[in-house]
Amino acid sequence: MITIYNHHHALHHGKVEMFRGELVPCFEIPARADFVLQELERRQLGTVRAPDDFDNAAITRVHAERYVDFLTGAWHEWVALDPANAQRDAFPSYWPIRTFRSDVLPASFPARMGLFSYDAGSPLTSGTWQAARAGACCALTAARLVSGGMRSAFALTRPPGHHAGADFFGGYCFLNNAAIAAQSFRDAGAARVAVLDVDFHHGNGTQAIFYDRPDVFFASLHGDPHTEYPYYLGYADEQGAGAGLGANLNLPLPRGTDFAVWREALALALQRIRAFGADAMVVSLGVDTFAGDPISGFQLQSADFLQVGADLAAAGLPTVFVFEGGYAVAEVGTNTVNVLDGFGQTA
Ligand code: Q9C
Ligand code: ZN
Repeated sequence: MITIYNHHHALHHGKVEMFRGELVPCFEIPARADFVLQELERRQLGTVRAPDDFDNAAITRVHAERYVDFLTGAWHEWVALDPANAQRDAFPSYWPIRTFRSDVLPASFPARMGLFSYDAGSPLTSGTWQAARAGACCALTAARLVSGGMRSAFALTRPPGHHAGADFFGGYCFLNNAAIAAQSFRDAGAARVAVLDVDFHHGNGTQAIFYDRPDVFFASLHGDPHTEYPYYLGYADEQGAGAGLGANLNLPLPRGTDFAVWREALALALQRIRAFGADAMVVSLGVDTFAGDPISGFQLQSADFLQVGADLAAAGLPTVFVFEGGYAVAEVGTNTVNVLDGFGQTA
């Protein structure tokens, strides 16, 4: 399988994230993507190339213009608050929760940072915008290749994307690469696109982006939000709204879920995607379902990921894989490449 690799991913390099009253070392680190690339090369799993460049119009098909403007200048504004900030990751401190206004764009940078985010666990760093933007270009390049007739492609990038909404960051995500790829399939003429999210965490951003749309089906297997991040979305009764009613499928699973049970949920999701009549599929490929993941709660073993790939291939759809979570750094290469290997196609 061809891999579109974000050579600029390490420009996003958070030092710490806020966790239960403490700043703790980031889980979402550059080594994650390096290990996946290393394993791809070790196993000779197809060619690796750089993305094409796309302008922001391809990004604002999914994201709000004022959000993209915010991200573009955010690091500069952070440092302008205090030159010492150049040494610190940027975090929000205020959020416009219920009863506050979100239509007004405050002049204050910290106020805008809260307007455009939903947690304090997603540090913004000097190169976050450059890395995220190049990542979106990886997703767009992969979608363009597959729209053009390639069976599959893998966008290998970080920061991840599936928690990012049209106008907010969170969950280590800034631009929703999977949503950008799905929209790109639509713009290239696919009538119906499915996004299948197999990351441990619910893809709240992707769901929100497509929730009222009948043309993009979103299916997600994830830890039950009653106990797992992102807590406030991802429940089974969320089935889409308006014209999009019926085009959203959440399959929350309890902490401790093993591969046998997880695989049944995958089969159900794939069955619904088939019934939807998707012309193409985007897979939000997080491997934080791995038993050894430090922040997650499922029990998949490394060998299981080969079967995941084979099950996805059996859907028979043109497929773009987009790298998402997976924090067991020593195994993230093996687990991710096992999915692609199990999918088993030749470029
Ligand atoms: N200290 C993705 O997998 N909070 N995002 C976890 C751990 C956020 C995960 C707390 C987890 C976000 C793309
Ligand atoms: Zn995750």
